[in-house]
Amino acid sequence: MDNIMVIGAAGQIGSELVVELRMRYGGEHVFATDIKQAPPDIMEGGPFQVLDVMDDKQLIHFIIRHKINQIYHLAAVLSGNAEKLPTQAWKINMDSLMNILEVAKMVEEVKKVFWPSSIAVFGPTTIRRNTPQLAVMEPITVYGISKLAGERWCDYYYNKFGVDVRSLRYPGLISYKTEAGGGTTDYAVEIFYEAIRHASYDCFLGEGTSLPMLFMPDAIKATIQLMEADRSRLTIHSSYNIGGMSITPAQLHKEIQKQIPGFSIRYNPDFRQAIADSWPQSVDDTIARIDWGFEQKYDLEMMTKIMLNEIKNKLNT
Ligand code: AKB
Repeated sequence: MDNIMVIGAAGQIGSELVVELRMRYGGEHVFATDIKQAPPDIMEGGPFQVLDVMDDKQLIHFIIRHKINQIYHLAAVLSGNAEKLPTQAWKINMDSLMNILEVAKMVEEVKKVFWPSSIAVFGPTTIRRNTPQLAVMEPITVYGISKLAGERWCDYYYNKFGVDVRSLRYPGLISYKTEAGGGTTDYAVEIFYEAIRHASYDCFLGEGTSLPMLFMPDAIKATIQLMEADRSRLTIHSSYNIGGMSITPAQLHKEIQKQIPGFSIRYNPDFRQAIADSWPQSVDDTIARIDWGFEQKYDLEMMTKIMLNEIKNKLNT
């Protein structure tokens, strides 16, 4: 059985991925790490260590000591936050990936790496509807530039050194367990909390802003499916487009109103509007479907019902 390391285990994706990986492969085989303490189930359900992925010596020591065979590197500064501290965000996003790629190149036992890319690799000159896998890529955000550079490095390490690195261009991810932090698509998570807490929400994107979104269970399933796929079937070594549902704040508002009729929304677009306007409204994920069987189960209606129920339980309302 492989030993798996997850970096960024306290984050939005990590906190759900670790639980799923431990269920599949056994708690003792999934080593959760983060720069900070994680939720109790992550720290208690198997090995957990506070670790800084920027510290290459600590990283390599950990990987050798625990005989790690697979790494999921999820730590990153997201689009909104990265615009506030561009040089720091660039450094964190790039140096951490380079540390991982170098370790994977040097340590023979490391067989596979997962690293998330994003729809942020695209920019205003890209076709915005049904954006193809291969398209013009001129991102206008620091985050997008770091993801595009990261994709090129992943492809380079695959071709040059045979590092088996796999990646998905995540759309906005919607989840109830851990709140996202600092992204442009985060409105689609915040809206649920505010609907339940205050029956009103100040949205930082305009009502018609359409972006691709995926419910977290679909994202977790896709991530593991890609990592478990036979290497010979994979034709993309930069990062795969995965679609999801295209939704606008107005559509989400309407869907939530079915359960909270008095829920109101005010639109106050901020600097994130320009970011959202530069991203695809929908993406074409045909290659992911053909290569390793990507499929999406949840639509807007199913996802909204689950989000509202789970967050109500969590907030005890
Ligand atoms: C963000 O909004 O920055 C992220 C992303 C789409 O990569 N959720």
